[in-house]
Amino acid sequence: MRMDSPATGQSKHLLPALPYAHASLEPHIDERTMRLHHGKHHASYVDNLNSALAEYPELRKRTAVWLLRNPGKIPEKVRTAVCNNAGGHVNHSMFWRAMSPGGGGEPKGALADAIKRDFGSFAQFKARFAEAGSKVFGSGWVWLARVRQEGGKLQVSTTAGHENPLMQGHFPVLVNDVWEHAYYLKHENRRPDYLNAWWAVAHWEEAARRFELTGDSAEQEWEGEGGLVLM
Ligand code: MN3
Repeated sequence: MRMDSPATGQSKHLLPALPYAHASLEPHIDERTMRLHHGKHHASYVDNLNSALAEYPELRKRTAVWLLRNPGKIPEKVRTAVCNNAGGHVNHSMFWRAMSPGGGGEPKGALADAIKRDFGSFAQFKARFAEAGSKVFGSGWVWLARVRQEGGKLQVSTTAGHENPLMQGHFPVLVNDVWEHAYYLKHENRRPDYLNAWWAVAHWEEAARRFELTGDSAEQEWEGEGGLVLM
């Protein structure tokens, strides 16, 4: 999310508002974690991204997704800072929407069919996702994503730091944050407990919507500025 300033013609990345109240994912995700995670962690990625881009007006016009997908066009001096913080911004923006106070249950429609086709069953998908998330070493993310090749097959994958499947041209459908800051206050070191509790807030309607956005026009859409990412 960005804001264009009419006065300067420059853009600034902005922290998106949470789509629900901080306490509304209780008891699965606690209010204090949500306040720190959104208001401090995510906010710092946005601030640091803006700082890293301060001297590069051309790059300030680009979306965070574009920056992630075009690291070669970012000056080496700020490339690491820009990629890390653009990744933190994009991933958290998706993550907030991957959860809902009315979440949980099972996916429906085309996404449910594709999960059954590609994983055997919803239960097998959940087991694969939780296992992958529990095995991320250090800080990272676990994803359900549509692979660009193979007819848009669904795949569970993990990324380190703030990398994102978009960087490989794949399209994220669902994501969970497995950095310690996402769960440590409530679950301490027990990441598998967090991964298990998280299913109660997983937002399958949002995942289904994202899945359906990447239908026949996926190849074309994935080449765009990242409008489908819906920051
Ligand atoms: Mn996080």
